[in-house]
Amino acid sequence: MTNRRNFLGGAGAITGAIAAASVSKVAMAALPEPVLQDKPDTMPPLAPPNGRPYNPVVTLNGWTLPWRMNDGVKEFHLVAEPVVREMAPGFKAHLWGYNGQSPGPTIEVVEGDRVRIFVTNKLPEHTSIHWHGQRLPNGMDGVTGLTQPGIRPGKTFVYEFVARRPGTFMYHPHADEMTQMAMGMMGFWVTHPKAKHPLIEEVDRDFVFLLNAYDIEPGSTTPKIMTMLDFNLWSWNSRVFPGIDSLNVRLNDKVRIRFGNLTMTNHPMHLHGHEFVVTGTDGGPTPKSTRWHEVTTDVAVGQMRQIEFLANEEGDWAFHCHKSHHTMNAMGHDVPTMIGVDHKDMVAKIAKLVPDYMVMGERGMADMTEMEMPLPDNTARMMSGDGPFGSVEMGGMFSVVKVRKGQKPGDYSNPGWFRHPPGTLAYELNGPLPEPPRARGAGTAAMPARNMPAKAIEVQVRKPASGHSGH
Ligand SMILES: [Cu+2]
Repeated sequence: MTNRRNFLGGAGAITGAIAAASVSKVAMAALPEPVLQDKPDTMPPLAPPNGRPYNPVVTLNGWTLPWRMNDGVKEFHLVAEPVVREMAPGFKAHLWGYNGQSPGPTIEVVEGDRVRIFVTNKLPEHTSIHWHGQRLPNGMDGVTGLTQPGIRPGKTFVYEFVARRPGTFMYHPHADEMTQMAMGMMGFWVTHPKAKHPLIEEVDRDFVFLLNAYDIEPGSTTPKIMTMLDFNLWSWNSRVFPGIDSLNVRLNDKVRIRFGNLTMTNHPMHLHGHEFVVTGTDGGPTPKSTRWHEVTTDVAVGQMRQIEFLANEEGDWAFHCHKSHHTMNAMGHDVPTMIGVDHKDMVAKIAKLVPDYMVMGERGMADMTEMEMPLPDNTARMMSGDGPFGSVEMGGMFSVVKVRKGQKPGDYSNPGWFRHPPGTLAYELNGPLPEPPRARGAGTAAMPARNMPAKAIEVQVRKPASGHSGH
């Protein structure tokens, strides 16, 4: 809690805005003070101070919203507002969010809780909040125009319902969604079971985050909201690698990770070194008969998945979206493939005309991570991340699950890099290398083709020049 602004500070910040919006003093006194967050750090779990007990979640690069208990009702205060989000060290974006950050804070309640949420709009246009996946009265569903008028700037709406179904949910506006979601307005919601549930396991660590995407030109700060497909920043909780915190767990912990997809494409989420089962969706816990082990699960648009595994292999295990363009950050994607093209001779000629011209991509794109070219201010490198053995050559939706014997229960701090026991690390071979045997092709085709091209074109394998180029 030390990094959270205290209640009074938050109240002071909002009082002016609400008074200006002509909410009466009496109504204002009834509002719980909003709690704000000004850091993108992963905050420790919020132990429930009252109400039914539960095992709290940890929001990756985020936090959980404290509540006020009022006559047995849990009262939360969300403030929709413009925010500055550090998406990675050295790269900040102008986004819209809640209570100082994008995504907004995670809301945690217990099945059967009566919940009252005050939503204050400090945006320049109207908004609303839809409680994705919840069972609730229709009038609390938050669809502007359909179940309520939009919350005009400066106004506060109250949503109230009983959290009927335990599970993994999210919240987001249902008003000018194209703009408001492209600007980062969303948050996570967890309803814990009120008693032992046959399909909900107790776990030692429970992480949550949202998958989101932005289109921010390198060197600028505000997302383009018209983009439908060609996003250039693929983020978890509005952070891109190497800005995403690692998920630090103790050896043999039971680990649950919950994620929801509010981008406009699917994300195959892939974990190294362990098999997991999908134990829940936004529809609730999955029946045990539907669970099988896998190492990648696809999350479609608007879906949530919760995965569980026993973290019984020590190490630094990559955890990422398997679409390779989703593990890189903004840069021109319109670069032609130059692999195998030797354009050294050409470079000398072009350099006479364009002094800054440089060769790019003739050996692949890994060179990019070592290229110390100046970047525009306020940009995340396309591929970066300094690992113990060099650049990780990643960006976007990538992080590391760190499994350690020595990690204390409840300790979420970063244990540093894994020390590999002797004999368990891939190594470079020194000495003579026999030619590898090459298999001769055995099959051809199911049947001969008709209308073959008049002339067969010879395509020769291109190998890097022999002798050592240094890489
Ligand atoms: Cu992806």
